[in-house]
Amino acid sequence: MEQTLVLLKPSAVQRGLVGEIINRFEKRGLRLAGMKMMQLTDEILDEHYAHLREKPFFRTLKDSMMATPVIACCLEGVEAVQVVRAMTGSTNGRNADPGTIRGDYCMSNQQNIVHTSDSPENAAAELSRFFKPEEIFQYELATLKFTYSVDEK
Ligand code: IDP
Ligand code: MG
Repeated sequence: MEQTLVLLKPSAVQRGLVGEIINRFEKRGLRLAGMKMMQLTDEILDEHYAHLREKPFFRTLKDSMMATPVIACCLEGVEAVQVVRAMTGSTNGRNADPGTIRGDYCMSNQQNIVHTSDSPENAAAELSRFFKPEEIFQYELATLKFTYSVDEK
């Protein structure tokens, strides 16, 4: 099983989309292993978006991520990173495919509702950035054997 990070951005919190988005992941069959509300800071965003530090939109991106608290989620499933990333859609919501979260709920390149990890390596680093080990819970979903075949998990 793989774990991945989802951040419901201030654009999701403000627009009342938190429940709807978590519902999509639950319905897909992903297990919610951790979830909390947190106020992001300059320091954590400098790390989290280090790959964008030189971009002209870095300041507005950080401000947009601090506008309200975010909801951080740890989701688990077989190949969860790529499954959640595919559900997310392209960065710019205006180009994102209908049926994806961004393609269904947003019109913006920056106010694009969710952050999702883009590789297993980044997922591991991001989960340890946003969660303490004791905030990730190990429990088995009663539906597990109806979610995967015996040789899949
Ligand atoms: P991703 O969220 O699809 O992985 P990244 O390239 O990692 O995209 O960028 C992180 C975040 O930075 C995006 O989700 C978006 O909020 C913001 N961003 C990316 N490119 C632009 C841009 O060209 N203008 C404004 N904001 C951007
Ligand atoms: Mg990214």
